[in-house]
Amino acid sequence: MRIVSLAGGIGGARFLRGLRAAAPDAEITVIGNTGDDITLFGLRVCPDLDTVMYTLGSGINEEQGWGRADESFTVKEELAAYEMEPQWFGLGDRDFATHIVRSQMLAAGYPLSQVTEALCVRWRPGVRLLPMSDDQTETHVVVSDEGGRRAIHFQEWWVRLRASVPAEQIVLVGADDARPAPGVLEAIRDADFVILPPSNPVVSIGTILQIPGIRTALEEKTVVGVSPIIGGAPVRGMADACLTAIGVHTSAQAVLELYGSRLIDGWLVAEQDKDVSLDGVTVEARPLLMDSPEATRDIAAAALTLATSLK
Ligand code: GDP
Ligand code: FO1
Ligand code: CA
Ligand code: CA
Repeated sequence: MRIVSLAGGIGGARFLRGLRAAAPDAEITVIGNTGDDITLFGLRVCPDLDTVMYTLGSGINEEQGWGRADESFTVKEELAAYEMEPQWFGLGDRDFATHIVRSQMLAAGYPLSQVTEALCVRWRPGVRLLPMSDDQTETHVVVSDEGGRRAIHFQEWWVRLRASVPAEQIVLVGADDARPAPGVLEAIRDADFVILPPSNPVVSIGTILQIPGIRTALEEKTVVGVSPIIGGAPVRGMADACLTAIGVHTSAQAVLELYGSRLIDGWLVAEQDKDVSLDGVTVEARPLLMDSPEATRDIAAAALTLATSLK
C-alpha cells in the first residue's frame, strides 16, 4: 500500500506516528510544510520538517512537541550575551547541530530535499520525508501596530507575538514561482490514497496546497482528512487566529468547506461535530483526540478504512 500524507509540525507528526503504527507495511511519503522556515544567525531552520523527523525518529521533546529531548541552551545564552537578535526563538544546542548540517549542505548546493534525506539517514523516521518544495518560500503575516502596517515573518507572529495581534493577511512569499520538490508529484500520482492529518489548515496544509501543481494532483486522488478543529476550537495552538485571518470560521464544517469537495472525499470529525456535511464528501464521527499512541493509531486506522472504502 502506498500512502501520501501532507504534514505540518506537531499535529502532523503525532498523526504520522499513528499512521505508521496502523499501516506498518505501507510505503508512506510525507510532504512537509516549509512555509515556517526561517534563517536565524545565518542558519536555515525548518521547524515542521524537523518536528516530523524528530517525532518519528524518537528524538522529540514530547511535552513541548517541538525541539529535541534532553536539550540545553548554552549557545542561545552565549548569543544573548552578545545581544544577538532575535532572542525570542529558542534554538537548543542539539537542535543547532541539525541547522548547521542543513545550512552547510545548502551552501554547498544541495537542494533541501536531498538535505532532508541526508538528515533522515540518522533519524530513520520510517517514512519518506519530502519538503513541499526545494524553492525557498516563507509565510509572512501582515499586522498593524504602533509601527504601522507591516509584514513580519510567521515565526515572529506565532512565537514572539503568540498571535495576539490580528493577522490582516497571511502570505506565502515565493509561492507563485515555487515548484513541487522532486518526487512530490510522482508520489501523489502513485499513491493508493492521500491522508490529510489534523494539521493547521492555513499555515500547514493550506501552505502546501499553494505550491503550484500540488492541489491539482491531489484532486485526482482519494483524499481523506482529519479535522484539527473539535467542537469549534483547535485542540492545540492558535489555528483559530489563522482561520480568522482568511475569513474562515473555526469549525470542522468551515475547514471542510475551505478544503472543498474537489479535494476531499472523506472527512473525519469528532463526535460532537457529527452534524458536519458537504455534498460529495463522506463524513464520519470518531474520537479524534491523539492523547495516547493507541488512540492516535485508531484515528489513523479509521482514516485508512474510510479511504479504502472510497477508492
Ligand atoms: P504545527 O505546525 O506544530 O502547528 O502543527 P500542525 O500544523 O501539524 O498541527 C496543528 C494542529 O493540530 C492544530 O490546529 C491542532 O488543532 C491540531 N491538533 C493537535 N492535537 C490534536 C489532536 O489530538 N486531535 C486533533 N484532531 N487535532 C489536533
Ligand atoms: N516554538 C515556540 O513557541 N517557541 C520557540 O522558541 C520555538 C523554537 C523552535 C525551535 C526549533 C523548532 O524546530 C521549532 C521551534 N518552535 C518554537 C516551534 C515552531 O516554531 C512553531 O510552533 C511552528 O513553526 C508553528 O508550526
Ligand atoms: Ca508549522
Ligand atoms: Ca478525490
